[in-house]
Amino acid sequence: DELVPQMQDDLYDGLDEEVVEGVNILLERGWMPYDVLTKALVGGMTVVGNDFRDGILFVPEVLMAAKAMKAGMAILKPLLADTGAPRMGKMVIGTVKGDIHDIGQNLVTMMMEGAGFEVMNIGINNSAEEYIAALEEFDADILGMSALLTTTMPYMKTVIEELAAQGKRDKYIVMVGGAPLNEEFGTAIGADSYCRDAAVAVEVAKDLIS
Ligand code: B1M
Repeated sequence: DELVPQMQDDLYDGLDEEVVEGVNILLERGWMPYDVLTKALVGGMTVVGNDFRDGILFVPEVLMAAKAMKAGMAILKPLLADTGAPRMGKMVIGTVKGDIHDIGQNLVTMMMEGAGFEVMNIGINNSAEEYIAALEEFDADILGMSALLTTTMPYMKTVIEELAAQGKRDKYIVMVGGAPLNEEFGTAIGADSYCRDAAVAVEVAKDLIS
């Protein structure tokens, strides 16, 4: 669809109204919400990420793009959530201490809800104590942690160690994700699973909870 590269450009330029319009048009054309999300929005954000890395874009521009992405996601959210799937289990998700990148975990939240999980999204910058308090308050089955910085991802290990120190590690399925992570890291810190993307997170959660 020729609209997709146009939407990616609009996202790059932080034009939220145009992004919203594009999302609506693709839906009217019969696109599945998940395809709009991954092809138009996530695809656009990948271009932003590359130019940010290469020093072509700076934080203010990336913030604008993130805002446009969130505007587009807001339209897709009810469509992805409202699948009438049977209740699967409960998850707490948040980014680790020092990390404010929340787009990925918001997407994971949407997809998990769409698959029938109840999700308590505790936002950004969480300490081990905050994760553990949320797990207990929500009576969760799964802990999801997200990190986008190589400097914040080691904190996931701290959280898992704190769970273990309190004798609670075995009560929860621990899943981790975020662009700089990989399978090896997930294993090394003692997580139950590393999830490459939101769709994988749903599959893994279904697998591990059954
Ligand atoms: Co930041 N940033 N950023 N940033 N930013 C990255 C991560 C970076 C790779 C950019 C780059 O240089 N190419 C780089 C990190 C380099 C590194 O660590 N080696 C970077 C940097 C350096 C920074 C700052 C330090 C910049 C500065 O201030 N000088 C700063 C740090 C702030 C902080 O956290 N303390 C910063 C700030 C920002 C903004 C605020 C401007 C903005 C965030 C806005 C927001 O989130 N509200 C921002 C953005 C947008 C990005 C990029 C461009 C895009 C991230 C994103 O939203 N991707 C990013 C570049 C990149 O990732 N290539 C970058 C789209 C999202 C859907 O993907 O989050 O990977 P992602 O999530 C995926 C999967 O990873 C997975 O599923 C998701 C959906 O499929 N997943 C999970 C994620 N979490 C999961 C949890 C799970 C399961 C799966 O749990 C079970």
